[in-house]
Amino acid sequence: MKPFFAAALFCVLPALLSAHEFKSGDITVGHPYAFETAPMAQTAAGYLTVTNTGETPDTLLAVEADFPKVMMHQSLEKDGIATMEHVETLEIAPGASVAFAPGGYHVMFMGLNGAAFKAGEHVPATLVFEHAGRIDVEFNVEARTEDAPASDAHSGHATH
Ligand SMILES: [Cu+2]
Repeated sequence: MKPFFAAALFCVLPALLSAHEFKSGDITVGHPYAFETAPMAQTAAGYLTVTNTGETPDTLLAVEADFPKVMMHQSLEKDGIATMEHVETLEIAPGASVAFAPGGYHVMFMGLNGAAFKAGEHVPATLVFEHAGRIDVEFNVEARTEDAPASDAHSGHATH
């Protein structure tokens, strides 16, 4: 049975090494990822980190991908009710790092129309910055683990 265990260990490594980043000018986009979705899901949320290593602010103007609509959203809790707001643009201060993470900022891919996100896939997208310009990235689609935060407010997400 030893060879079997060795092989199994080997398979775990790529997942651990899946952190990836994309750079342009002073902007670094760290580990874009999304969770797998239900087969008929209409929306999927994407997460990443944006770091500005420069001396001046930059602004994330838009996220583009091959879906009918892609927006930046922010999950908020108002009076105990979870809501989502459309974020038009997002300024990244010099030296700052802004996390898109479950329960906060996220990229919303809308109108999947059967193009469900499956674990192991890579979803290409482009982040458009005022100064750093266009940065092509790939969102790694990851399996939903039991301890993953519930970001599923999105499955029933209204388009707006
Ligand atoms: Cu959303």
